[in-house]
Amino acid sequence: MLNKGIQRTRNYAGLGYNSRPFCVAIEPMPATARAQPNIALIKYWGKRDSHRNLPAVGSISITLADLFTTMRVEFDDSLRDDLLIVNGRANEEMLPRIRRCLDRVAGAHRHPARIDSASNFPIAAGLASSASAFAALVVAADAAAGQKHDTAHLARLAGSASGSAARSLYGGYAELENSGDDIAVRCLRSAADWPLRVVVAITALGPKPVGSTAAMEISRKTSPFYSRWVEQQPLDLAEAGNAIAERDFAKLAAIAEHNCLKMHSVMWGSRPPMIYWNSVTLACMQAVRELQSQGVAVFFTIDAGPQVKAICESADESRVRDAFAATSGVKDVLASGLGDGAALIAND
Ligand code: 2P0
Repeated sequence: MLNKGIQRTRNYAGLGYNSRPFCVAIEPMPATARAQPNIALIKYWGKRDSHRNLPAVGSISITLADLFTTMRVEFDDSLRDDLLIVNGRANEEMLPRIRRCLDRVAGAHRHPARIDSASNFPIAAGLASSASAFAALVVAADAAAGQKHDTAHLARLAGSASGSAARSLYGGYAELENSGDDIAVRCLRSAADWPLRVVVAITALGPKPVGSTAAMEISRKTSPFYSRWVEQQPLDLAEAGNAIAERDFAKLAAIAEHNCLKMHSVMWGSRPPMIYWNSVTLACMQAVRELQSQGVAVFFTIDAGPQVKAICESADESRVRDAFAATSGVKDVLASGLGDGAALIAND
């Protein structure tokens, strides 16, 4: 914990930092981490404890390689207050959530922090930017506070800020479990083990109409399908887990599309209804169906936003990209492989 009033010094033994008062060389200890968003194949939608942000259902995701958020954190007692810069601009809106997360990582009596965040993809548009942001934040803040917590601990901290962020601490195929008394994630398979590709059709830019946290609560309270959704999730998790263990693409495709459409049915059945799709979203789903009918191994998934993510084998990636690029209304097409979990990239 980085306490106000304690002079921190670099520990040259390479064990992080200490707080022995007789050391004289006071240094700032900025740290920079990078994390990739993850795409859920079996979705997290609903909480069993909103205060502790514990999910009501388990989920399985794939961590991307080529979209990322870089986060630099520096605790600095000369600052009057925390300062958050997102893609070069001061951001007040996200600051309360960031501040709460920093308090959990470094303690409520920490120094104020300057946090610089940059993402190489659109944020707040259903591309899991909060997952990569909070995953990178906990890794950077932990190091900037002179701590060295393990991945499981950092995943709990990230998950308490944003449930899906816990999964971005892990690479490849990760399962966020719905058991026990705390947030727990395990890696099912590495990215290198089954290197699928993800092609994203950007169908609209700009923030989503209802944030996920609020939308999940609306679903829990009002959707007649919510209880069945929660009840059936263990079956979907088991089927996807088996498909991943066997590297069975057709099996994974069938259960992932089913789970995605079921989650959106819960949203559509909520009051007020939450419809994140637009007409281009539907056109992209149709483009995937067309590819499937031509024998291409590809499936779609859609999160709380209008973008369509197609998962395919690398041999088919160019056909999927071309199909999305040729779909009227698509604004951009991004592609990524699968990658590793959040990592510290600088600490000096
Ligand atoms: C997922 N989503 O599994 C699902 C699918 C959106 C649709 O996890 O309230 O932003 O911060 O824990 O992490 C979005 O959830 O929600 C999400 P909070 P978060 O990826």
